[in-house]
Amino acid sequence: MQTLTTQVAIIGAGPSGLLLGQLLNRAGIDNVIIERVSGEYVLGRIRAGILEQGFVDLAREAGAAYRLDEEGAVHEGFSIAQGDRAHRIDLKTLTGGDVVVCYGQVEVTRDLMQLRAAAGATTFYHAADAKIHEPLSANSRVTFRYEDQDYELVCDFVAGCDGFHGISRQTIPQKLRTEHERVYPFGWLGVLSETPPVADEIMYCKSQRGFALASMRSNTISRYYLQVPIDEKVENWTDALFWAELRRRLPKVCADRLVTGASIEKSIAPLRSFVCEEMRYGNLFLVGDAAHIVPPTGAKGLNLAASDVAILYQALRRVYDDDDRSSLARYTEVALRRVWHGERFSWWMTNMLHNFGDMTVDGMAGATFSRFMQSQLDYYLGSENGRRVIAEQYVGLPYEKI
Ligand code: RFL
Ligand code: PHB
Repeated sequence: MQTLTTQVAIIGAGPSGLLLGQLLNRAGIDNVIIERVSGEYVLGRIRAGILEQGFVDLAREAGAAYRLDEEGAVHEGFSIAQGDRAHRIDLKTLTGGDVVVCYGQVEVTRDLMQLRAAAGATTFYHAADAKIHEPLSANSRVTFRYEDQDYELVCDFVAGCDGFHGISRQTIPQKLRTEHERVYPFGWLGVLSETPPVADEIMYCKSQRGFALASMRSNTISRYYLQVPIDEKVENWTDALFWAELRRRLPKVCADRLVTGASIEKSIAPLRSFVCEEMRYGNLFLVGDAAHIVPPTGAKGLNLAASDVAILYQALRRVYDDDDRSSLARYTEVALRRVWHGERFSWWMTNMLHNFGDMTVDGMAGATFSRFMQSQLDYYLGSENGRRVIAEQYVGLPYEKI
C-alpha cells in the first residue's frame, strides 16, 4: 500500500472536480483527483452547451476562461416554438442585461485538464475501486487501485464530484439522506453533426410528435435532440431517420433550411429529477451530479454543479485562510437552496414542452395534464411578465455567499 497525503481528495475529473481543483490550486490548497476512466473518455461525453453568467465568472476567477471568453458565443435570447410559431425570449432586454454563453462542456473540461496538467497537480486516471474511509474522523482517507498498486490518500476533506453513479453519495448512510426522484417516461436522443445550425439562437420546440431542441456548438457544428420513449435504442435511429423526424418537429421555416450531414455522435440520455438532501457527511461533501440531477430542458445541470463548487470553495478557503470551520456546516443548506430553484425550473420546462401522450401524470389522464401544460405555456409566452419569469431563471439566479 502506497500512502499519499493531501488537503482535499477529489473523486471524479468531470467539470465539478476539475473546476474545484483549479480554484484550490490557485489558492495554494493542495488537492489530488481520482478518476475512474481515462481523460479521453471524459472528453468523449458530449453534454452541456449553455453556461450562465455565474459559471463564466467562476471560470474567470479560476483563470480558466481564456478560451471561453475568446470562443464562447454570447446568446442574448432563445426561442420556444409551438408548432410553426416561434416566441423569442429576449434574455438581455427582459433581465436588464443578462445573457448566456454557448460553449461546450467538452471544451470547459479540456481547458481545465490542460491547466491542471500545466500546474503539475496530481490526477490519477483509470483509478479503480475508490472508497472513502472514516469521513467522520480526523483520519479521513480515500483508497483506490492504480496500475496494480494499492493507494491510500490521507486527506482533510473529500469532495465527491463523481456524478450520479459514483460512490460518494452511497458513502452517506441511507438513514441520513432523503432522496427525491422523478424519472420521466422519455429520454433525449442527441446528435452532434458538422453542419451549420438551423438558427442563430437555441430553439426549444413543442410539437404534436414530441419535443425537439435545436442547439449548436459553433457556426459549423450543430447539436440536436429529440424526445424519444424511455426504452428506445440508439441503434434504431439511422441518421436519415433522425433528420426526417427532426424536420417534422421544427417550425416549417426552420425545417426548410435544415442542413443535414453525418452524425459525429449519437446517444440517448434518460430524463430525471433527483435531489439528495444531505450533501455533507463529516469531511465528505457532495458536489454537482453526485447530489442532484435535472432533466436538461432548462440547461441547468452543469450550472448547478458550478454553484456547488463556488460554495464549497468559499467554505474551504475559510478553513485554510482563517481557520474558520463554521461555513462547512452551512454547505448543504446554501447549496440546496439554489439547487431546488434549478430543479423546479427544469421540471416545469420539461412538463410544459414535452408530449406525455396518454400517460397518467400526477394522477391525471395525459390528455388533461397536457391541457394544463398547454394553457400554462400559452399564458407565460403571451405576457411580457411571463417571458421575464422564464428569462430570469434561464440566465441563472444569483449565487449566494456562504
Ligand atoms: P460528471 O460530468 O458526471 O463527472 C463525474 C466524474 O466522476 C467519475 N466517476 C468516478 N471517479 C472515480 N471513482 C468512481 N467511483 C467514479 N464514479 C464516477 C466519472 O467518470 C466522471 O468523469 O459530473 P459533474 O462533474 O458533477 O458534472 C455535471 C455535468 O456533467 C452535468 O450536470 C451536465 O452535463 C448536465 N447537462 C447540462 N447542464 C447545463 O448546465 N447546461 C446544459 O446545456 C446541459 N445539457 C446536460 C445537457 C446533460 C446531458 N446528459 C447527457 C445527461 C445535455 C445532456 C444530453
Ligand atoms: C446543448 O446544447 O447540448 C443543450 C442546450 C440547451 C439545453 C440542453 C442541452 O437545455
